[in-house]
Order: sequence, then C-alpha cells, then structure tokens
Amino acid sequence: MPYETHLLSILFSYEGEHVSGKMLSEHLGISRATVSKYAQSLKSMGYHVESSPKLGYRLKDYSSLLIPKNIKRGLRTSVVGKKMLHFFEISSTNSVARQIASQFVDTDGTVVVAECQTGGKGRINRPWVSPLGGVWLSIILKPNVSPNETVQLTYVTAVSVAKTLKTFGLDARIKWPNDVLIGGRKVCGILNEISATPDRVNYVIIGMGINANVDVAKLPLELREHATSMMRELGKPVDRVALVKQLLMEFEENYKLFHVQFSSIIDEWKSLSDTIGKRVEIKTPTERIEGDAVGVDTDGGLIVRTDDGSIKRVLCGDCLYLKMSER
Ligand code: BT5
Repeated sequence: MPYETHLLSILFSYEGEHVSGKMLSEHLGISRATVSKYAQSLKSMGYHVESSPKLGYRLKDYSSLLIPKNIKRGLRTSVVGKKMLHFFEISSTNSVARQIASQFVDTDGTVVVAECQTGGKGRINRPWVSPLGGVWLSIILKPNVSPNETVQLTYVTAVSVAKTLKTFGLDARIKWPNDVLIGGRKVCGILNEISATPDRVNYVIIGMGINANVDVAKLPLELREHATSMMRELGKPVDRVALVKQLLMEFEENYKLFHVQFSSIIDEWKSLSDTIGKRVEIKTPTERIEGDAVGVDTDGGLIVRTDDGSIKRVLCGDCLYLKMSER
C-alpha cells in the first residue's frame, strides 16, 4: 500500500484519536519528517488531517472520505448507490464490481468506490493512474436491453459526469467516445464493460475515473500535459462526497431516460460535445478513418464525413484530433 494511503487508513482506524509521529514513523518505516510530508499532502487533497506538535496526527472527521455513510446521507436515488462498498485501496473497482456481479444476484445499482487503485484499468487493458484524491467508482447495472444497446451507456455516463462537473463551475466537454475534458485536458475516463450472451445482458459495469483532487504534478510525466484535475482547475480541493452524491443522482436520472428516450441523452451529449466539428482520426480494431466529425446518430454512433464525401458511422475506437491544416 502506498505510504499516503497507509497513513490515511491508520488515522481512520484510530477514530479521531491522535497518533504520535513517532509511532507512525515506526509503523510505516519512514522518518518523522516524511510522515509530516505525507500528512501535509493528504491535507492538500482535502482529507481532514490535523497535526499538532505535541499530540501527533489525527483524522479530525470522516466527512472527506467516500464511505457509504457519507454518500448515502441525502442521496436521492432509488437504485443507484443503495448498496455501496468502499475501499481505501483496491486493484480496480471495475474488476471487483465484476466479481460481485457475477457471484451475487441482487446487485443492480451497487456502487464500488475506492480512495486509490493499484491496478486501475483503461480500455483495452491500458493502465489508469489512480492515486489518492480521485474518485474511482464503478456501478453494477442489470439493464433489460440488448447487448448492442449497452454501448449507449457510455453516452449516459459522459453526460452525467459533464453535467455534474458543471455544477462545480467547470466547463466540462465530452470527447468521443469516453473522455470528459476541461480546457482540452482529460479529467475523467469511462470504462464500460459488459457480460452478455448473444441476446441477453447479464450485467454491465460502468467505471468512472475522475481526477477530482488529484495533484497533476504527481502523475507520470507523459500524462501531465494531457490530464487535469478538478482541484487544479478550481485552485482548491473539491468536496468529493458532494461530487459523488451529485454524480449518482445525475446518473440515475439519465439512466432512466436512457430506457425511455435515449434521443434526449444524445441531444445533451451533442450540446456538451467537444468532438463534433473537429477534424478527427478514428482508429478502430479494423480500420483507420480520417474526416470531419459531424454528429452522432440515434443509436450512439459517431458520424464522420471523409474527404471523398462518404459518411462513416463508428461505434467504438480511439479518437485523435487533427489540426485543420493536416487536411
Ligand atoms: C479510459 O480508458 O479513459 C477509461 C478509464 C476508466 C477508469 C475507471 S476508474 C474506476 C474504474 N475502475 C477501473 O479500473 N477503471 C475505471 P482509455 O480511453 O483507454 O484511456 C486510458 C489512457 O488515459 C491511458 O493510456 C493514459 O494515457 C491516460 N490516463 C491514465 N490515467 C489517467 C489519469 N488519471 N488522468 C488522465 N489520463 C489518464
């Protein structure tokens, strides 16, 4: 377990009591100065850690943790988040959600959330960097739709995340297919995994990774230029508990709409889209398409007009923005 996470979980287990710097230093096998540095870092991410020269360190209250008690208080949903599991550290919330969904029956709407992931997953097994401070969350869903239609849940999720981020005063835009951006930088990635037979969905796992209070300077060098966090954009940590509550409520509303009127999700998606109007290169497992992104259709396919004037419809792939001069 990384030292910061370990420190946080020790302070949590002391239930608001002070723990001396000496004891923490011995327990963690690091110097007292390093304990102090990590405690400071936890504070900067919005965790309510207090330090006192005489008494040591304590977690003043639990209100900064994504524990079920905090999230469920005032959560106005009927299915999503009614059951919740919280971890300080986990490999991947999607993987654990998958295990739960495959082993238990009554799991529709179950939320798995972690303060930190050690094996966070992006699409096609790309790594997702998930330090403390983020919101790493998965929802188990058992929709009564055909397997093909579950692709549309990525749109439902992207709209829910972008709208939630807007309530925090951030100008979030959606990049097809599964990114939410602020100022052109990725603040959230979505991973939509499905278990199905050819004609029936067993379950869907919707994973969302939001760089809420992530310190971008601590991300690997190659990500820093393209990534951002809510904390960086706002200049201060956000209330992650309020963020998750708002997100789950927004998600449930859009999830209901998905069943009855997906076209209204698509309309919202279009109005939040960063991709429509851009010159794009789309790489799918089988082809490479270059052209202008001109829209999305009612089933959730991206419409690309290529230079020979033909119209292509793409359901999944990686999207790269090209400069207009690359035409
Ligand atoms: C995604 O994949 O964007 C999906 C990410 C989903 C993460 C959530 S966290 C909760 C749940 N549990 C999981 O294990 N996963 C989900 P993709 O479009 O393939 O993008 C992956 C790429 O994003 C990587 O190859 C990096 O370039 C970049 N990346 C990795 N970590 C990042 C971060 N924290 N912020 C911004 N970009 C990141």
